Amino acid sequence: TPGTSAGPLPRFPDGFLWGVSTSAHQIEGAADAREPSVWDVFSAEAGRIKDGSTAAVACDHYHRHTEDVALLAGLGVGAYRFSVSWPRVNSPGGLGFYDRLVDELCAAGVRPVPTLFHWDLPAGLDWLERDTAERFAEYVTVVAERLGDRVGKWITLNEPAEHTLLGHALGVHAPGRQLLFDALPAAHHQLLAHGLAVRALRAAGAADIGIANSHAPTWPASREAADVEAADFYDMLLNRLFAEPLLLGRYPEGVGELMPGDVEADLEVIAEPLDWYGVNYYAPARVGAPQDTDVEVGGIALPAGLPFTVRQIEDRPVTDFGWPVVPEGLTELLTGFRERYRDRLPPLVITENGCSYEGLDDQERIAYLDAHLRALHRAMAAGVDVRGYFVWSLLDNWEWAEGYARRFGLVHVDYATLERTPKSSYHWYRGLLSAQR
Ligand code: GBH
Repeated sequence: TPGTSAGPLPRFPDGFLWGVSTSAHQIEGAADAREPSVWDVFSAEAGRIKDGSTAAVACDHYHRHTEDVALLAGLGVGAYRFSVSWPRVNSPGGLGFYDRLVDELCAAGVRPVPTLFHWDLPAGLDWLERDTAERFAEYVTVVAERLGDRVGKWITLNEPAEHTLLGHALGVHAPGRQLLFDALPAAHHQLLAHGLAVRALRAAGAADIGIANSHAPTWPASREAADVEAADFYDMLLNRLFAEPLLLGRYPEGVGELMPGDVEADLEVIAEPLDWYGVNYYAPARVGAPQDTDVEVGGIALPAGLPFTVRQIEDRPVTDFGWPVVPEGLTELLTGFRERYRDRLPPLVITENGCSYEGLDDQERIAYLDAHLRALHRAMAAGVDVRGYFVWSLLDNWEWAEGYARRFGLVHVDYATLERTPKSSYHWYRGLLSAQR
């Protein structure tokens, strides 16, 4: 295996699934060929997106999917995680696009791994409404019936935690609501949608079902009781609140009472057994006691008045996005998960891991990925059952509120010409995959 200064990468088990990830809204473009999503509405409002852009064209993957599948085949990945756009499926011919994409992936020997919701809710729907969960299950049935003969691995939702926090509590993502703790029903309805989707998928004969949740080990800013308490609260809100209903069938203490509807009955649906659990990992969070001024971390302003503050991790190199590079955070997260959930934890898959850096000769990205794969291997050597790893992302793409400014791709996209150019990291990952085969 090609190595860095740290030597060759250790060998991963036979059958380990190597992949790359993308999402529909961030790469497809062709916004005129589908219904609008909440992200189209949000990005049309002044001041929402840093560079004032929209994803109307993005990487134009909708028209260039054949070229992109060739890039996947050239990379030699076993699987490709993409997302299905619900507003596109709602439009005439929309499902046909995914039908062709899945055919092309199968022909190229790449396993399709669709995510059924990656934040692009049809405009007009609202996660504060319970009905959205039922509508989601109907849409999932339509997709499963069309693609199920060729898709053998499914993801229901991407990061309901981030969609709740950023989109409904803080308002820096679509749909731009600033409800703070009143955003919790949006979390419950997404979790319910997940459970209903698992049932709908199984009813349609689908197998190998998972979810992709974002998780970050939470580090208290100090050993002071106030910091430890604040960090525990943050850990509950961003990690446990989204893992425990799924894995244990209950909310962390005190949360269930804040959720709408017949929560006990819903929890039975939410805890529908999963075949595997997906973890998106970028960096740990350092969290301390509340301060009385607004703070900004990782490009996101947190209002004063929350029971915690997120602090910058200072003693680490950072990516272009300002996110700290902490590979051992991944080992800590995974071994911690195993300790917390033990026999209730299904096999894990790293459904996203990656970083934003400029440039075609992206040695920093190679170093980031290499170090995180070593950290992952360490967790596996310690007994954590991890079955796959997906790099975020195949292509540079539209990074939500950041617009086109952040480049996470193994492949560079020139947004003026839409030309794709594999970066050094693409060649590095290809070498790694061929050595691991
Ligand atoms: C994912 O979100 C999304 O699924 C994907 O669509 C997106 O493009 C990708 O990541 C890259 O952003 O406290 O400074 O360390 C991940 C969202 C990543 C948000 C880690 C909080 C911590 C920043 N989270 N981030 S910092």
